Amino acid sequence: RASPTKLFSIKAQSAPVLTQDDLKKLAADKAVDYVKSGMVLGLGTGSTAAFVVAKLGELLKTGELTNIIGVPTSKRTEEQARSLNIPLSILDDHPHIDLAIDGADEVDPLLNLVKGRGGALLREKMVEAASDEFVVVADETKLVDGLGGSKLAMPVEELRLNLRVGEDGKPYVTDNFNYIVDLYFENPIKDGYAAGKEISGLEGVVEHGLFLDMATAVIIAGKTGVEVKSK
Ligand code: ABF
Repeated sequence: RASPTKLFSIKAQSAPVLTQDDLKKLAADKAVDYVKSGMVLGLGTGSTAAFVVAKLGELLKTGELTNIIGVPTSKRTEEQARSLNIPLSILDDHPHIDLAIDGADEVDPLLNLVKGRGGALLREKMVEAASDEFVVVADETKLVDGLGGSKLAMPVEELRLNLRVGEDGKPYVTDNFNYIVDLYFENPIKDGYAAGKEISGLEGVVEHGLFLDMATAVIIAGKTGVEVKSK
């Protein structure tokens, strides 16, 4: 069972007003403490994970980190990492990953996750399943009592079916040339494993956004401090 550890607190009277980006960065910086030179790293996708990749780039530049290899979970992340001169590989060449760090859309009290609203769930799941450790970075808005509880969409990657239509009126096409279908739950999911099995059994489903029992630690940044929850 996940046991929270308070790392530090920010005193209300002296704390500046933290934006959501500040919180994401705080979580990202804490997660980078888990990285050691020589590691093969799963590089996540999304705005919080982008702060992790940026920090890794900085540490490589200053020489505080050496010999890391990144396995990106999306084209976006690959481009960002490449621009920062982070050495990159793919899962085929590095099927064993030491540590993956990625964001999430929802985090429940047992560290189960909804992910993939950023559209990269398939590669995220493959990379994170291949990782010894999977550290999630998030701000406190991602915490839910039960998965599906945010009432926001849970993405499912599909070969063919209904399409997520983007702001430009075009369907959302993933890096793997599949489509994303958004699922909405009226109530939080009671049994994530049963739900995952049911969704996976639907024709055309490639992968769903339930990441169950995968995270080894979750770093949550809130207005009162950064908390690490680990298994
Ligand atoms: C990835 O990016 C996805 O799994 C998740 O959908 C999203 C979270 O993005 P952000 O950090 O921008 O909220 O981690």
